[in-house]
Amino acid sequence: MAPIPAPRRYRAIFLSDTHLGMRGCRADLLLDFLRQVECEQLYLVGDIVDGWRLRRSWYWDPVHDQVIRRILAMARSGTRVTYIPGNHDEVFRDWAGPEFVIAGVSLVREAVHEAADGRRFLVMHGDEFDSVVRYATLLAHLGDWAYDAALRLNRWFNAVRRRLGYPYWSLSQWLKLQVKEAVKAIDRFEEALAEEARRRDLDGVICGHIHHAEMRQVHGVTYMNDGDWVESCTALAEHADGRFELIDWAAEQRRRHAAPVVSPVAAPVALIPPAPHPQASLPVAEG
Ligand SMILES: [Mn+2]
Repeated sequence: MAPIPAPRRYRAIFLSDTHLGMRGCRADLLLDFLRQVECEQLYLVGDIVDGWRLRRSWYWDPVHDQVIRRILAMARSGTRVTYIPGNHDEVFRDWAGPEFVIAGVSLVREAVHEAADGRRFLVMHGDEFDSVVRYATLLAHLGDWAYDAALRLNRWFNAVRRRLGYPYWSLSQWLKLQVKEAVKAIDRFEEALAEEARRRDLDGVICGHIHHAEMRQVHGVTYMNDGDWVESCTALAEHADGRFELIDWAAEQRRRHAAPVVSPVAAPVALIPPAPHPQASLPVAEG
């Protein structure tokens, strides 16, 4: 078993789109992550609890519970926790306000985070920009893998079509087009949010919503997206000196499990092959 590393200290941690209450959410990995970090400030940047799912079918297990408990424990031990609701937990938006603090968690619609180096960032979920951006996140994520699968599916699909007397229609080409459209849409989203930060005279923006972790400059404005915990399991962290880092927890887990285990007493230990990362169930593209 891999030793439990000492907690990593960060100045701030941003995470969003955990979709607790949804069967496909990686609450297990999220809990593992939260247990191994410490921070002065924790920003929950929306879609933390998936109210849409809960309304349709209640899914809640002890791990989802433990995640909430861990966050509250962090708040108790001094972490300033800020909850910014997203579109899946928008029921909380009506409650958000400067005076709303519960169990050490303050609930606000958006925030401005000042980094250690003085840069100021607009922190918001991002769905506010849906009206200017249409996207299909799902296809963008599937990317190469989807394309390979589509090629295979396409052969089969057209064999069936031929047999039924229909002309050839390229499914893979259509999918490729969809992926391209999704990539363009992500681009528009990033530009729209960066523009909003510029409009408010801030140095950058930190958001979530599109389940696509990113850190880049958009016309001189820093755009950072903390990703999600349904597929990619990523968080954004600020170091003590104001440096930001995207943490890919799933990738780190894979690396940790793949690292050779050296036993001080026993003879060479048989290396266990890295466990394949269980594929998270596919999220529905949001709107
Ligand atoms: Mn969202």
